[in-house]
Amino acid sequence: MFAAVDLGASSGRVMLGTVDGGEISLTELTRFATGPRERPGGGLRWDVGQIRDSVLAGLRLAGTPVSIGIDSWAVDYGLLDSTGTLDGDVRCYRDPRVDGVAERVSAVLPELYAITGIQHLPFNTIYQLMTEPPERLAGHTMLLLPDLIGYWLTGTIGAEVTNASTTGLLDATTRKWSPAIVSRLGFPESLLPALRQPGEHVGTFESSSVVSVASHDTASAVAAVPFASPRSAYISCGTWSLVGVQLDAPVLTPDARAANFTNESGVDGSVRFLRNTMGLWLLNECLRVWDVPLPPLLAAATRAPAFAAVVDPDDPSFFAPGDMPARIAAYCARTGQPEPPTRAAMVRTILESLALAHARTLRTAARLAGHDIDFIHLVGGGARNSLLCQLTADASGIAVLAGPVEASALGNVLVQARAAGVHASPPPAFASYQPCRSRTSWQSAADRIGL
Ligand code: LFR
Repeated sequence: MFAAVDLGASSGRVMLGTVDGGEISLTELTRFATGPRERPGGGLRWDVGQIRDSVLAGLRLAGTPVSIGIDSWAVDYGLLDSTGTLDGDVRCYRDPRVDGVAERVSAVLPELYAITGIQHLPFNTIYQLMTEPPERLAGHTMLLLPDLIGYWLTGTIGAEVTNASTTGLLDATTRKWSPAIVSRLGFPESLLPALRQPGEHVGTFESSSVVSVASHDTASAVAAVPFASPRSAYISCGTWSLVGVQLDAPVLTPDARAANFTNESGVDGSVRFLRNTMGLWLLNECLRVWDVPLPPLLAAATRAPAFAAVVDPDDPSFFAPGDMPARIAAYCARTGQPEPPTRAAMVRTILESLALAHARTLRTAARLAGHDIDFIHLVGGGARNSLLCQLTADASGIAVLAGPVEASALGNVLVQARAAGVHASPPPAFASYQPCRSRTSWQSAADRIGL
């Protein structure tokens, strides 16, 4: 038995994974809210104390698993002071403090992409660190969230490499911290702990080994994709849609940079060549404001007329938490489109817009990777949303294979099982969707807003 701690930006869970005849089954022990909170002085932070307590409560229900692995969303970190105490808040990547910082960094480090291969996202760790007063960095150690929780469990310090690659401080070719970046930006060397590989034993919690899994949730999710062919793409669809392909080596070309594609490190030296698109965040924020459950709305959205309006999910106005329905209405007004008349129409607008964004990114991934895409594996919570899966197949003209849903937790268990010498493979997709509607109508919808 293996315990997987899988922390998403809206909920976290502790799952128990068992492997029988190479097949993994998961049991959810606990699920808890993780969402960002307002800070007293303004901005957003994670309540890491509450997350840690929920993880510990979940692990208490797990008995004595062979091992424990932790994965979470990327880029956010805590700073440990010289006594090993967390100093200050763990800020949320949606905190506006990073506005304008990336531009300052590219002026000093124009070769940043050529070194790291990491897409420009304003909240990458490198930019967050630039907002810290120098005295908060001196004598401190940075721990990404899964490494911080692992530290609280074991007392040992390290930086797991798949997640470290999202910081914008790791050299994509050597897979080591980049001395050039660290020195040019004046970060103290002590800030960055030694790197760890997925599968390493990092310490002990009670009588269980703590194993450093692919601690970036997207790395774990991609490790659990049941690839149907080497030319398949994936969409890891939760709060974000991470859309791309798996490669053997990074693509650090100006073309990849212009397309804002990222080269994150994966298990066994693989590269996650992908682009972030805002995913179910738009829908989840609407549900939060409306305070209603999804299933009846989804059923109504399936029957709602197509293309009432189209939005670009990556529009900056959708980034921060808030009144998403009002923001979508404002976007429609700004782009000369009618506001979706009902909640069901609004949900349909969101899902069609996500499908269009998926299709656009898949086209770019195929161009940059130099091959056509045979199948799209849609994994994560979005795989449950059959309307989204069908719309993605329709918008892209490519068959969608849905599942597994709990891809990150499965990838987490896969790495632990392998470390324990137990053979396991990801479960197959549970549904497939063939493209069945004319692409012309999709093109004219995309043209409305130049998507
Ligand atoms: C998905 C994810 C993405 C990362 C974003 C912010 O949960 O980890 O891969 O870009 O969250 O950390």
